[in-house]
Amino acid sequence: MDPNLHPHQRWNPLLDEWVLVSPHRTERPWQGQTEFSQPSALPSYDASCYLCPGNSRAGDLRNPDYSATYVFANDFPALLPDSSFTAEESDLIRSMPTSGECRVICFSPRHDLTMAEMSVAEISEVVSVWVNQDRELGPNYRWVQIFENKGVAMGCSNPHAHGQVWASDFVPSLVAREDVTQRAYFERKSSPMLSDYLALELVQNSRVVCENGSWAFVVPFWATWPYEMLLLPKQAVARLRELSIEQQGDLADILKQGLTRYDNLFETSFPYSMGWHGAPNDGGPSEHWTLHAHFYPPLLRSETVKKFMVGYEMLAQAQRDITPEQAAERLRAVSEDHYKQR
Ligand code: H2U
Ligand code: ZN
Repeated sequence: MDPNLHPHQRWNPLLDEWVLVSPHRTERPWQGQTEFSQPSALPSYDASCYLCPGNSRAGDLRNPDYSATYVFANDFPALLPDSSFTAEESDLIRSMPTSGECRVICFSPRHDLTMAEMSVAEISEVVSVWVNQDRELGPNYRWVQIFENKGVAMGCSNPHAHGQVWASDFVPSLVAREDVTQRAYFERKSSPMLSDYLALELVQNSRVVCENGSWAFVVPFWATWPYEMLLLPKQAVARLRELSIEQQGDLADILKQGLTRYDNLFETSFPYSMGWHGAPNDGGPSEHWTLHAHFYPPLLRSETVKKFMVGYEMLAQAQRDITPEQAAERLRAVSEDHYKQR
């Protein structure tokens, strides 16, 4: 039976949940919402952008005239250092205090360049910032979430390439689940789940999109978003701050490759939310953890039609239309040279 034609379910071992795969549905007609793509030509500097060098931000703050990357404390943080809050604890009503801090990372002084269009050397600067943020905040917080929302389709507020860091004194729910599943796997197999998984993908070679000496991008067997990718290190490492200099250099290279393929797929600046998951800073062993990045792009069949995670997905479980193998095949088929730079 051809998995590209028949509905079936696939298991996500990281979250211990199932996804319904319905590859026969992709040809259905579409008269619903279409996304608006980013304006194609942005200026390299925008006087009204709160992320451009030298410009003013909320309050009376002003960005320095930065020349590579720039990190600042989020002016509208979701977490605050002080956790004064009176918690409630009963059978059904529970709350707890939290503390943390939020930062914004400008990837480049250029208003018009996304990571896909930056050079490998420029992307290396972003990698260094990620590693340094993890090194700086990791000892003080149980969790440091580094992420990027890119594109209007993902609710990004500004096309100037930037990411965020939210550090908290608690381990968020999805990460806690990945901790439980990887721990259980390690107890059974004495080997990290995602290292075993990548080894298997490199042998099967039907879902690998691109790879280099230290990293591989795969469309995971259990992907829920149409062109979801998982970025995995070939040499097991638990946290960003534990990456070797070589792994950091190769990371910039693989990001350039993977993100270029994303943009080339529909010849548009490909929207996504991405973020890093490494071992929480809980003081315990971390040998069951493999550092990885999730990339969740919403687009399904063109730059204007996105996948909606609605009805069945909200009420029952995730569902996808094309198979992960088809998605990987399409991402492999496009050029590794960015369409704007050819
Ligand atoms: P997003 O585009 O992913 O929402 O990130 C932009 C962040 O920038 C957002 O978290 C912050 C918002 O709080 N921000 C500032 O810190 N200062 C500003 O002057 C505007 C926006
Ligand atoms: Zn800008």
